[in-house]
Amino acid sequence: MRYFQHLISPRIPALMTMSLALAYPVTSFAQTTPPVKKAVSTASAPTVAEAERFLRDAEVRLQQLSVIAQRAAWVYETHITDDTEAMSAQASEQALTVGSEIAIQARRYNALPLSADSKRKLKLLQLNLSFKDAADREAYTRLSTSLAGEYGKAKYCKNPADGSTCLDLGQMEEIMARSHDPAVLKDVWMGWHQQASKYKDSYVNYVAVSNKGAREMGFSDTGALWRSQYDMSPDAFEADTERLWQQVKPLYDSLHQYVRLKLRQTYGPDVVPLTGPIPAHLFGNMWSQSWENLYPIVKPQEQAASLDVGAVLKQKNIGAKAMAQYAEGFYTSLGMEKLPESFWQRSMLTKPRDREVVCHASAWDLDNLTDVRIKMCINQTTEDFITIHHELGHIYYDLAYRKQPHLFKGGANDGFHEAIGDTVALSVTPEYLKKIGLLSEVPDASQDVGVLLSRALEKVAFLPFGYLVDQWRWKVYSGKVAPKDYDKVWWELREKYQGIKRPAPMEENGFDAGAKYHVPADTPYARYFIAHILQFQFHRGLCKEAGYVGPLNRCSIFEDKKAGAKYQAMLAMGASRQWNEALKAVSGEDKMDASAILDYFAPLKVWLDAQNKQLAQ
Ligand code: X8Z
Ligand code: ZN
Repeated sequence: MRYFQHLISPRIPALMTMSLALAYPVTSFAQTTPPVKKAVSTASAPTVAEAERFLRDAEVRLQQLSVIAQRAAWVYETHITDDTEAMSAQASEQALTVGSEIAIQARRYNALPLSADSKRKLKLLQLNLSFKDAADREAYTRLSTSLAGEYGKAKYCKNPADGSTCLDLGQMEEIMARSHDPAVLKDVWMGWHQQASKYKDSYVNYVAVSNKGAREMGFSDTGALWRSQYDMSPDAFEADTERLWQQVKPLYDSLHQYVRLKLRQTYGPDVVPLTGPIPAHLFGNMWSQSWENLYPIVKPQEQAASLDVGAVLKQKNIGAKAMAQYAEGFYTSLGMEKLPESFWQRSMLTKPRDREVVCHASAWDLDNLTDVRIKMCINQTTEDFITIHHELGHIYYDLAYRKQPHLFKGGANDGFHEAIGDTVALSVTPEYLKKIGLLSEVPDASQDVGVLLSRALEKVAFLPFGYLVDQWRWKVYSGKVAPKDYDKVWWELREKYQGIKRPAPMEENGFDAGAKYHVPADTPYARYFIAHILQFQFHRGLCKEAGYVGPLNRCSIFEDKKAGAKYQAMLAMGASRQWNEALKAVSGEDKMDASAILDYFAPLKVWLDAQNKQLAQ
């Protein structure tokens, strides 16, 4: 949850649409939950005892309230109708009312000499939006709920009169991944990006009202509130992310140049220029955010073995549930618990045929205890196989910190939440796949470059995208970019960081950023950037704990109980400590640092630079 990230499951991207509202639905159970003590006379000076009581009451209440909001959101996102939308928005609005009240009341105790835990809880409570005005609350929740639904329902209809020619996002992503026909790719790319202009006006209004809620809590705008969630000042966070980007940029540049030369061989010089930005529709992904689908056209010539798990899944007819069970098996091999039976009964693992849903993968913790679920439209692809490991990372984090007090049921920061499953997926090596029977042959060490390259297409390619989405949003929230310039600035950033350009000129009233789920869903995105740095630090730390020596890319912690115990200990801390401490527990380091990702890809960097020299001749 982006605002009440520590109050309710922070890893629910879709649910974040409802933001803080979700934390606090109120109505019918108001009698059964202790009221937040208004009793506190504001005339008298606050006392420590009173503050402790306030926190206890708030936690009990928030815990109870969050369940109802989560359920309403779950039903909405797995069955989008006007009614479920209205019910979810209503639950959000009621939640927002109480959330706003608690956030404001918390201020009263800020100056007291409280325990470290209580001080942290008070701080977390105030890292939220708060609305004084009922009309603003209503507008905020209505807009946030409807934006999520608009994205979920959007389709590209070539011939709107005939619904059968409509493509949903999943179908379009499939075409982007497999087709090598630039005209087809461009058509699908344009068709999807045009959808977002339908909700641009809603988004503009949403931003304005959200900022009101941030200012009420003393932040200059919602972007500043987001950047304040990392145990450091918003400016320090901005500087830290820039430092990390500068660390990894040379690696990205080498990959970008290599991919350019390969794309040029495939599509020809008229489509792919020798210098300057590359058209965005050629990267095998709707947002050009990760490029693993380009592997077949960029793979090294000498690469013999195929690492296509997707092909094996199809060939062996391994379905969605079995894929999720493989992922569960990795976590249990580390000594973690089996997923509760209710997970298998209640999760949505495949796209239902008969109703609209939000397909974007997400993990949910309905009762902040053991009613955990994932919502995903799983296909038999390598990409989805990896994404399941990502989602289960959220779930295992939830389960690990369920004994923490309510306000500490969250990630050390939101980037941690995103990095947990990805770290595990880094251990999905060819050796591991062979062990579990999903690969027939382990490529020998001479083939490492191919394995590393496919990883880089996934991880290194993502870095500038992970960084720029919130560069754009911070500007939007601060008002530095007006709605008429949304696309202009979006494409300036896409060109500056990713080195890509729009496949066609910008359109009147376009909203290309809005074609990315996290923008209408209003899920902060810097979390994924830092997660891509952190997961390599976690991986390096866990491999060390497992006693592994050798190249990082060949390490798998599968079945290593010692590494598993170390990981679990960090997960169990939840949000109770500053993230530096959690990082130290696993990696021995207390700063985010890109040296682990650079180490991991060091052999590839050498190879890429040599290739680039050779190919350029
Ligand atoms: O949204 C996600 C996850 C859910 S938290 C599937 N990711 C980002 C995206 O898809 O854009 C994971 C990587 C980046
Ligand atoms: Zn995630």
